[in-house]
Amino acid sequence: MDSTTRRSWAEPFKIKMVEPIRVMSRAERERAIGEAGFNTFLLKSDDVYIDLLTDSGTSAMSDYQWAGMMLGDEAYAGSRNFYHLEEAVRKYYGYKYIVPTHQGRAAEHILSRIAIKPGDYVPGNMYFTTTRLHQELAGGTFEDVIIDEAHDPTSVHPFKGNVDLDKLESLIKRVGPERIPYVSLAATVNMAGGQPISLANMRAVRELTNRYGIRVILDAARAVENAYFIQQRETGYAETPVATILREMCGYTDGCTMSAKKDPLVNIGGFLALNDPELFEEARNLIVVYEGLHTYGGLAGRDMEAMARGIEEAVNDDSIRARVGQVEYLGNQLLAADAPIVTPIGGHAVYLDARRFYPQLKQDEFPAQMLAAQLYLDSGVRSMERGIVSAGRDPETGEHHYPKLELVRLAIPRRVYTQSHMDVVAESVAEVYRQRRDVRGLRMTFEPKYLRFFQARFEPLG
Ligand code: PLI
Repeated sequence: MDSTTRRSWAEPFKIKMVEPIRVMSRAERERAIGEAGFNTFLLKSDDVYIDLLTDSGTSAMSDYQWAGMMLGDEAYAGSRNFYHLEEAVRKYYGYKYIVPTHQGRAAEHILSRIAIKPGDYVPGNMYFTTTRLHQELAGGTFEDVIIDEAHDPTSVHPFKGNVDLDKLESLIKRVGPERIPYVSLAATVNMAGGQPISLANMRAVRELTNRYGIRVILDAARAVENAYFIQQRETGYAETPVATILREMCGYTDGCTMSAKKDPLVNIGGFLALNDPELFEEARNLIVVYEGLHTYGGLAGRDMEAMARGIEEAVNDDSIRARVGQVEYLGNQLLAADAPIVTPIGGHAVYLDARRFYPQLKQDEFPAQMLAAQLYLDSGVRSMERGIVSAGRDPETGEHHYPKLELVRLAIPRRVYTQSHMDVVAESVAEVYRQRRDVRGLRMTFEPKYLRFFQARFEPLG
C-alpha cells in the first residue's frame, strides 16, 4: 500500500538507540518538587519521567546528522561546515547572508543591538520572553499587534498568529515609521499556543510595511511547523510542498532570527539571517564581540554540520506531518477527556488552560505554575508555566504583566517519545483535572531580575 491508500500512519523513522527513563514514587516526587521551589525548571532531569518542559534542543538527531558530526571541520576560520550551513539556509529559507550564533537569543541580541535605538517601538504578533527582553534591553518597547482571537484560548480561528493590520497601522501612525526598526513576526506563535500565521496575512504585512519602509524580521524557530499548517488550512496550498511554502513565507520578510534547537533538529545552535548587506556588515562586526568569528559564531564545526543537515530533514513533508501529528494526537486525547486546552491544537505543544482548571485561584496565586507542579506530582511528567510568571513585570511600572493566557505547555520533543508516552501524559492530565477542586495557589518566595520563570521559587499557600 502506498501512503495515499494507507488507513493509519506512523513516524517515517525507526529507533536505533534508546535512553532509559524511570518513574519515581509519589513521595520522591514530593521531595523533588519541594526542593525545586515548585518550579519545573529547577527539577533535576533524573527526577523526571516524561520530559515535556520544552521542544528546544531536546530533539533526537538522525543517523545522517550524527554522521555529519564526524565530519566537523574545527578550523577557527572558514570551516567547511559553515559553508554547508550557509548553503542550506539560502536554499530552504532564501536569505542572502547569515551569521551563526550559539542559539536563538544570541541572534536576538545581535539584531536588537544593531537595529533598535532607545525610544523605538517593535510591533509583533505576541511577545516571546527572550525576544522582548533583548528588544527592551536595547531601549525599545514591544507592542502586541496580534489579532484579539490569539488571546482567547477557546477561539478556533485557524490562524491565531495573524497580525491585526489595523493595530499595526495605528501604531505606525501614532509613533511614526522612523521609530519602528522592524516588525517582529513569529511563526508559529509560541505564547499564543503554537498558533500559525497565514501566508495571506504575511503578504498583507509585507505590503503595509513596504508602504512605510519598515523591515520585517521573522522568528523562524518553528516556521516549518507554520508552513505545514498553511498547507493543511490555507486555501490553495494543499498540494504545495512545505519547503515551497517556507520559501514563500521567508520571501515576505527581510531576515530572521533562528533558534535551530526547534525545527532544525539540533541540540544547540542558531543564526541571524539578513538580506540587507549593510545590516549584515554590522551583525558581522558584533558577532566577533559576543559570539565568535563570523564563520562559527559560538558553535563547533560539527554543530553547524548537524544544523545544515537538520534544516534539510525538517522540511520533508512526511517528517513534519508526523511531528505535528503527534502533538495533535495528544491534544485529541485531552479533548476527549474534556480537559480544557487551547484550541486549535498547536504545532509543537498542547497548552492546558489553567484558568479553567483552577477557577478558584487568582492570577497572582500562579495557577499555571501550580498546575505544572500538580502534573509532575501525579506522574513525573514535566511541563512549563506560560502565564503570569513567564510574562514578567512591566519595566516602567514594576507591576506584573497580567496576560490573558494563563497556560501550562506540554511541549513535545521531536522524534523522542512514542504514542504510549502520549497516552500516559493524557491519563495524568485527566487525573489532575479530576482533582482540580481542592487545589490552592502559590506564593513567590524568590524572584530573579530577568526572565524570572527560569529560576523563581514558590511555596504553597495555606
Ligand atoms: O532558546 P533559544 O535562545 O535558542 O531561542 C529563543 C527563542 C526564540 N524564539 C522562540 C519563538 C522561542 O520559542 C525561543 C526559545 N524557546 C524555548 C526555549 C522554549 O522552550 O520554547
